[in-house]
Amino acid sequence: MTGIAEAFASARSALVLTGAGMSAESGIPTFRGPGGLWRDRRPEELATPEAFRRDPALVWEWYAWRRRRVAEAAPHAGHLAIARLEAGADVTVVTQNVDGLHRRAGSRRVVELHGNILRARCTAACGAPDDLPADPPEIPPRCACGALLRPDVVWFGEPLPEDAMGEALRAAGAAQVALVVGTSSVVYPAAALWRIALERGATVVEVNPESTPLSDLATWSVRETAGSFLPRLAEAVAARRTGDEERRTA
Ligand code: BV8
Repeated sequence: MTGIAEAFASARSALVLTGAGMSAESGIPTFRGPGGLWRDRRPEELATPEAFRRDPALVWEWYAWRRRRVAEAAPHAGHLAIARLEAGADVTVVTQNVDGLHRRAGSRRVVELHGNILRARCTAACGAPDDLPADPPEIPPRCACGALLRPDVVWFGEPLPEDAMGEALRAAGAAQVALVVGTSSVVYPAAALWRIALERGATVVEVNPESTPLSDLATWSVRETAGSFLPRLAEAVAARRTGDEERRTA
């Protein structure tokens, strides 16, 4: 922990890249782990424009089920710890998650690479505001203009929002330290971000109970859960920063 805390305490700019495992301890199932299936279907089968065109009601049933779970979920100690890390560095949280939990935990600079499941948008892009309740009154829900609504998330085969990807690339290129939490690092282009930080000489810390393609390349790969390791990291970094401050003013 000491080396990791030192890396964070001395960093001016930090990237925190999170995936579904970050929200597992808030009760939201991961995509590829246990509970990641829904009615024996894989996310890659449902989270696509083709699946939505083919059967918008089925896709909306899955999203309505997830929206209800997200609406009932709360940030856990790991989310709060990441928000605490902002106390002494320029921290950008780049998340693949669509649950909004980092913002609810108090993180100020959050880049939602894959959108937000609690937002919906009109498929005819009529510009009507999104006032869809977490549990849609009808499936599939329709816009006031009559067109279908869709979840405001990025499906497989769809490009990521340019502004989000631009900010994520900037943060990855500027970071002295990158914390990669709860991602299997199989989905692109998000999985390319820690490689950029690594190539630019950043210290890369992985937090994941399982090994991933990043594990052998990371500076440290911590085999722990987000909820267990991150609060201890935030505590160690705060203590380090206080000590550094006291030495400076002594
Ligand atoms: C695009 C939103 C181009 C929707 C999601 C072959 C090779 C490389 C790439 C591709 C390829 N074939 C196709 C592609 C591209 C494709 C892709 O990467 N596919 C993968 C499956 C191979 N990517 C795309 O399609 C992207 N778009 O490329 O567009 C383009 C450009 C221009 C014009 C047109 C097109 C779009 C990708 C975004 C898809 N949308 N989500 C929704 O949520 O419904 S992705 C989805 O997967 C989620 O966002 C999720 O976050 C993400 C990644 O999964 P993880 O977050 O890593 O979650 P996972 O379950 O896999 O892993 C959880 C991890 O947590 C595990 O490691 C586990 O051990 C760990 N864990 C568990 N518990 C804990 C924990 N860790 C810590 N603490 C715990 N307690």
